[in-house]
Amino acid sequence: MNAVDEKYMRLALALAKKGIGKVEPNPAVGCVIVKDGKIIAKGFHKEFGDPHAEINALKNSKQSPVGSTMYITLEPCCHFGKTPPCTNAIIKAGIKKVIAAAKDPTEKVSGKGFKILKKAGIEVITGICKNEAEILNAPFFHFARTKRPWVIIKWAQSADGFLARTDKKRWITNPKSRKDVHKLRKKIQAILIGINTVLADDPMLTARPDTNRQLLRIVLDSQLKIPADCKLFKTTKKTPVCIFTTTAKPKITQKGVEIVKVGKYKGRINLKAALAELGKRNIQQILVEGGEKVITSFLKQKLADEVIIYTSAEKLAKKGKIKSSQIMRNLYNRLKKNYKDKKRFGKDIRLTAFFK
Ligand code: AOF
Ligand code: ZN
Repeated sequence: MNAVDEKYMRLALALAKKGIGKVEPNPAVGCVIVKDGKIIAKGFHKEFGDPHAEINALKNSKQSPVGSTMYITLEPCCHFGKTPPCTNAIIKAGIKKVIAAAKDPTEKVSGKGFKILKKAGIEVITGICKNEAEILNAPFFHFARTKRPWVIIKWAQSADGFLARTDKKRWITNPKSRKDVHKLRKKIQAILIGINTVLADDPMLTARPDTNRQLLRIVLDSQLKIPADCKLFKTTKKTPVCIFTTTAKPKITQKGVEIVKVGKYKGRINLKAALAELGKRNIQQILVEGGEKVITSFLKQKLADEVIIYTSAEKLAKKGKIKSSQIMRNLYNRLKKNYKDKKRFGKDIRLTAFFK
């Protein structure tokens, strides 16, 4: 691999990263244009529905891009989506060579973008920093491959493994950690909880700062115990709710509430079937927020793709309730030694890892 190509591709990857939390469910893509050994333009996909990385780079170009080399972290698109095909713009701009990190796995592109460029006489090189590019957009690649959403399991625990507390101080983790969770919510299209969490906390789950795009709220409720007066149902005009159940469909006709019946797996909701249903609804990334039973089911059925654990420094002892399950504890102990990322928020620690 050429060290110079790798250097420019790493820069394109760093640019792409700036789009995380704003472009989803689109991939985050970065682009660098180089001419005569100098960078003449940079760009990235900034916001869902906005111009793609290549178009932004071409727009930012300080000089004519004719005869230049374009580094892109993903194969250029060749279809009309919310924006016109990037391949057209690249050909029109007179780019001589395209170096791409990864192939766009979506059916409408999937190698066709490269073919079109080659046919127009552009030299195409692929695979530079492919791994990094695929990890950066892991949910996007996972969804294209499996047609099921990328599942992020998240929980907060005290230093002694409690998931909730009995005293009035509602929270386990500090405000900085909680702010970080809000950042996480920007990437996802749906948030999933179990019926026990609805019954215990009556959450709203609408908070999604700085975006007016909808977040689907999913409840796993095999026996359909959800109370008609829950907060989730009060906000369905703006934010829809999807309930997975194993019992026969009832007559809930409220607008914005969808009831989906799926089969059973070891007496509980078949999560794989539920995920396939969400895939059909184009949900690319979900956040599983608990409680303990739901998280344990996802882990037991090996359906988690990413795990994020926030641990506070405080031991709750008698003030604690609901302990993390055995499989959660084992996972936490594994993560302490082998994590993808570790970050401190005051005294809280966040550990992140991918499964695989
Ligand atoms: C690119 N460059 O920067 C990105 C691409 O609806 P649209 O027009 O925004 O198209 C979205 C699709 O385009 C998305 O599913 C993925 O296949 C591709 N993303 N392609 O050439 C980019 N973000
Ligand atoms: Zn494009």
